[in-house]
Amino acid sequence: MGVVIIDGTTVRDFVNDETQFTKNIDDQFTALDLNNDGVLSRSELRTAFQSLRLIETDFGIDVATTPEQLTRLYDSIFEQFDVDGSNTVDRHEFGSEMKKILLAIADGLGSSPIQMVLEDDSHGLLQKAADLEASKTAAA
Ligand SMILES: [Ca+2]
Repeated sequence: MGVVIIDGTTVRDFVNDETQFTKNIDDQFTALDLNNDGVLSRSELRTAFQSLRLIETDFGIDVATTPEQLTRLYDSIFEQFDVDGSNTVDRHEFGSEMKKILLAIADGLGSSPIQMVLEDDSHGLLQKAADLEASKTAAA
């Protein structure tokens, strides 16, 4: 676990850096595709959101939510990702929805920095956004 400070600009810069963003999304997708069939299933996507901790931190949903409510929530997220209704999420669907979600988070954050606790894994996107910000700060 690590604590990072991010604001809307941090997230927006990360999303707008097309090359880096695509690479990060690609890495993340590959890591999430546990059975390597090239698409994300309902449970693979659920694992993704659990590891990102977006549910607790950004959608403002009570962590005491019941398992049934959580399942409904993850189902609705899945349906949002699964644009063509194929019951799987492909690389393109994943990338374009993650972009929308991250930009929505950026709008929500605005210019007020927040502290965010992240799982200590190497492929959290908000972690990458924070790393990008840190590397720029170091270079400046
Ligand atoms: Ca899969």
